[in-house]
Amino acid sequence: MNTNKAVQAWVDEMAKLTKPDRIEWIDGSKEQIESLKKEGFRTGDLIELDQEVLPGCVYHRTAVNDVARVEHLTFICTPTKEEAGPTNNWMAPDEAYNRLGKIFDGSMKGRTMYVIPYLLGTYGSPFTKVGIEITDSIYVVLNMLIMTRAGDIALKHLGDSDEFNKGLHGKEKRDLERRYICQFPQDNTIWSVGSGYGGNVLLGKKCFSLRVASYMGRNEGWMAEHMLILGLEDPKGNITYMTGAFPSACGKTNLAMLVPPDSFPGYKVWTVGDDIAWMRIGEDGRLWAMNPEFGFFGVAPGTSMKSNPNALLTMKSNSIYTNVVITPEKTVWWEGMGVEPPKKAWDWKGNEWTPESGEKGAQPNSRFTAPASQCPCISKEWENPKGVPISAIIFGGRRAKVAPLVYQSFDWNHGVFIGSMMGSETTAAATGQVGVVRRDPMAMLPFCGYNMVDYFRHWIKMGKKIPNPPKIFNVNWFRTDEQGKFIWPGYGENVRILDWIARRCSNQVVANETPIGYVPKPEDIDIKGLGISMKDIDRLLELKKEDWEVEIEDQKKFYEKFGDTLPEELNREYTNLKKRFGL
Ligand code: OXD
Ligand code: MN
Repeated sequence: MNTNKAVQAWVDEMAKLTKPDRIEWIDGSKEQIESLKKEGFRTGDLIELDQEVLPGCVYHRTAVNDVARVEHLTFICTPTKEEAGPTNNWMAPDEAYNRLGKIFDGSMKGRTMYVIPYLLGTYGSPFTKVGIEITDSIYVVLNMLIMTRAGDIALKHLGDSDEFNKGLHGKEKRDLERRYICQFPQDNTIWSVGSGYGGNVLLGKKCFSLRVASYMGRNEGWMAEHMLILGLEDPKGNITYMTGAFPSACGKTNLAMLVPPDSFPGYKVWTVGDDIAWMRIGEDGRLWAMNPEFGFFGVAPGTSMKSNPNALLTMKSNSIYTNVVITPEKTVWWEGMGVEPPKKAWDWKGNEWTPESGEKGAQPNSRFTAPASQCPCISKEWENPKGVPISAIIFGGRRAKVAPLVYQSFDWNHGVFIGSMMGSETTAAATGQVGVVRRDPMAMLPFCGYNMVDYFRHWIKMGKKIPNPPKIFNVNWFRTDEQGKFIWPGYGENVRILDWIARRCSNQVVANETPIGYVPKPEDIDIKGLGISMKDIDRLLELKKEDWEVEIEDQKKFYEKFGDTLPEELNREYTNLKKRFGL
């Protein structure tokens, strides 16, 4: 039961705007979840899956025009455009409240308004942030109950404080012309209208955990990052914690849940988080990372017992499947699941589908929402309110040539430079143009709630404040040979690179100093049982000056976007890199 006056006043105000028939407060109880599911089955919003095979699981389809985040309709609503910076869409707060207010006006007539109090972080921790999401979607409620610690627990944590994120979501007509995702960092407010897709509507995820939280972190001296968190346990039982930032489609969830191959015995990877890391300086002078979320919202296609067995095991119960194939037996399937497709089923659009149809059955961005606590490799520290002490930060992307398999920055600022230049080459499927580098600094381009230049400045400043900072690395699993085939086998074998990183962090191994940073000595990558040759390792670690000349030119173009506002430290790193190549 809510007794918080500020929460009540804000909910009243939003109800006055959206005019729902009834208001239901989410307490997080099992009974309430069951009754919401029943209501979802009744309206057709949800389909119950086979409760023997997938206990507690439900299925949902989004509107056909509503299957992904909409970056062009996502706005940072700061008082001035300059605060949002050159890489964000900006709308003035007044205009945004006005424009969206008109769409929200009366939009919940005839419907129920759900009020979801939720936590980002654990109950009782001083680092935890509280949000209240108002929505007219049962699907959103059920997802938020998996993705966050939601219900009465959040109100209890909040007490009578008025410090909470005010999130308003309405599905409206899911009309692209009336779809907006607006963050108001100064007001600790998010308004999202016209979409029912996860990344746009689970306001605790990208909107709060990253866009608003990155702004809070800058002001309060911490960092909200788009990073996985994992612990690598070695055969002696030592655990090295690392975070990793990768653009979409580079296997972040797979890396977070990696299973080492039998040929690399004694190692284990523990998952702390697969998407978001909030990082603070600990009393010991190290950087500590915690996962503010409570579940995983992962891409289904391509998830198989080979690529990510732990994800498949996590989503066996109490999970939500969105836009995948549903079979007559009420089970699910997707491309790249590694099992035979059903002979006949329904695709993500609700049409009859057969494997021979030539159409994809599952939407390429179809998703599973699963409780993190069900993950077989969940770290025993994952709910530690302080998080885990980070030894390494790993950046990465998909590069066919330029970047070697792994390298380490010379120091923090050089690492920030590497992160600022992170990017991936486009694949044919995405744009029709192959090999174009899309820069996505720290994988935060769509998620930074303020000016990216100030974000870089914040990284530099944090580096000065952390007495014992993590070492910074870059990995690239995607180097190809002359035939365009990947040289590195990837997946579980990536543990061999995590192992080199861990050994660098504990000063157990020396490396070659090169113009781009420290590159492993080939013999220090353990290839026992890997089935690739030392020649391949040489190719994976090779630096080609002609490739880097092109890269450095492209880096210049990217930095030009920011005009003369870039921190001088980054310009210096750029010039130094050029000099080291003799350019
Ligand atoms: C996500 C994303 O859904 O980064 O995690 O798009
Ligand atoms: Mn993400």
